[in-house]
Amino acid sequence: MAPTTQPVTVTVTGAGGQIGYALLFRIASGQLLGPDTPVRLNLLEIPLGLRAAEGTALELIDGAFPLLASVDVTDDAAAAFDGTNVALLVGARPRSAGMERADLLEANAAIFGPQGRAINEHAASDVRVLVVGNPANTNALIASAHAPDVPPERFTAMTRLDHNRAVAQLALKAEASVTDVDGVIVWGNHSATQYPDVSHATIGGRPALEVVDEAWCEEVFVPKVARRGAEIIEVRGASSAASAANAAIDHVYDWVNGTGDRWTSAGVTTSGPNAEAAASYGIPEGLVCSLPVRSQGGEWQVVTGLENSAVARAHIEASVAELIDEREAVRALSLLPG
Ligand code: NAX
Repeated sequence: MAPTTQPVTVTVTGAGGQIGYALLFRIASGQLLGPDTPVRLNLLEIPLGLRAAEGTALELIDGAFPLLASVDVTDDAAAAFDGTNVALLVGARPRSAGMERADLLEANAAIFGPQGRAINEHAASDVRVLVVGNPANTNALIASAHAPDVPPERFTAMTRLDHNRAVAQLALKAEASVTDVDGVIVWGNHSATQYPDVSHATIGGRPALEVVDEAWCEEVFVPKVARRGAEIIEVRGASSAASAANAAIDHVYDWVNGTGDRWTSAGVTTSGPNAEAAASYGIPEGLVCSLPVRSQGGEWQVVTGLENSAVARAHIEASVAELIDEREAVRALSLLPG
């Protein structure tokens, strides 16, 4: 049956890259927004990546996807974000040999600042943005700061891959199905300081800490999840791509369609509607921080009322300190307006 709803415009940056290749076909097949929603795909690349993105666009056409209303490739951000409802900011500047953290932040601010501005000027009024490109949390903060007319809570950073990794590792350890695992949280930055937390989790309805022991969590699980990206590079010889694309699909699907009672993890802004909830965990305003969230009515809401142990609080504080450091480094370079 032909779809009946109006197409939704989805913009993917870095479309010629490896995550783009793993992501675009799933969007075209309806996995991002659901089986009844046609999509218009806008692919943004830098000139160097245009041919690869154009090749991917040819393959998207060859998929004859019933939900794919159109696919356009451009290196012009204004055209790419024109009328966009969902923006997946995947393209970023990787760290090259000898690059200091400040250089990396600066190079990415030069990407995410202008893209935030283009979103502000050209996107649809309901635009929702997911930043995948690293350093994802701070890139999301920069993009949001350059989009003063877009509510800050519409800018999010992807920590769903970390969340999914945590769920999968816990299920493996407990010899349970991932569907039995509930209530995992990834707190903080999408970096090695992140805190994958099982203290509120359940496995098959039992508290996770009755099934797995605390020492395993602290000594094995936390570093395993936090360093999983490096492990993938070591084993695969390339960084996570399909699992990252899968997590981006999960994040946006849940954002748009709702999570019900279950929560997940997402990098959300700690200003605006979620400021008070973030503050209840000691997290200051003006960051994009991974928190436990539910989506209702197309908005992420931070889960409140969870009691954190001293160990958990110390982990969260360390990751939040890193986010503050990144923000201050960007401010010091005058890359954050306001
Ligand atoms: P690739 O290098 O395969 O692709 C990146 C693409 O982005 C390239 O084609 C490049 O030409 C393009 N690009 C660069 N600057 C651009 C700009 N200004 N506008 C549009 N396109 C631009 O990298 P890939 O493996 O696809 O990873 C993309 C990003 O995702 C990286 O920053 C990576 O670190 C990050 N990741 C984030 C994850 C997360 O959980 N948040 C996990 C996976 C991944 O590591």
